[in-house]
Amino acid sequence: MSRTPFIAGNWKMNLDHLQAIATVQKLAWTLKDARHDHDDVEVAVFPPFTDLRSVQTLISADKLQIRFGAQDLSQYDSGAYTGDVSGAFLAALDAQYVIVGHSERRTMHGETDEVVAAKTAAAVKHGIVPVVCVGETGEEREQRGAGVVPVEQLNVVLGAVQPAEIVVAYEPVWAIGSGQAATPEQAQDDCAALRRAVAAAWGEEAAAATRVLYGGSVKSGNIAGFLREPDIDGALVGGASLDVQEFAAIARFR
Ligand code: G2H
Repeated sequence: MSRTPFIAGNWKMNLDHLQAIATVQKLAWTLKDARHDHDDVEVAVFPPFTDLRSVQTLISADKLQIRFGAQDLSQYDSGAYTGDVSGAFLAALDAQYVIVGHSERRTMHGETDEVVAAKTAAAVKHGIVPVVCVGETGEEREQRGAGVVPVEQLNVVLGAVQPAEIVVAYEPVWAIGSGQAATPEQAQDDCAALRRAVAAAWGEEAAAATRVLYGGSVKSGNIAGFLREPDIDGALVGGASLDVQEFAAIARFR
């Protein structure tokens, strides 16, 4: 089965809503100039919550070939959850994607595998495709073996959620923002293990349809190596997604 490559820009806590408009507009022009606003690569941005309305308005008004999503969501639909944003609200904004379980949320906000599973279920319930992040620290990889912790993390999600469209992002913690990406071979082994986990839980058809991304210090200089691997279908890009030319170059990985 052919899977459309997915290049996703996780802005993290960068770019306010005015900067977001300028950035998305410039990205659209750059992709168009490079004739890369086509369906053969899907490009998405994940701005902070406060930017989403501006980004949605711009994308829909100008019919831009750029998708967008949020960096997190609540596992609940509404209620007394100060500071949280529900999947219902994101769906009302036509967000197509939402990141769940990024390691920065797991470590800084204490999100457990069970919370990540509940958030994944909430996204699916509201028709938003979750980008489920998993990954291990260097220590975990050394002590428990390559791929063990990410597969365990993913299995909690797969066991708690009915089969649905999800994107899996393998993000080794030691590669995030460090400038030290995994090698394509390492990433391939781990992404293949994650795909096998989807097959075991949800069946071969679901596994063949599920896009598995690599994330961690991706840039224009290393993207092609990752995308040549059979089980890597794209990238979740952090720092490099803030530079429009660099992010567009990543989207033109071929
Ligand atoms: C990993 C990645 C994006 P960076 O967090 O999710 O960030 O590309 O800066 O390592």
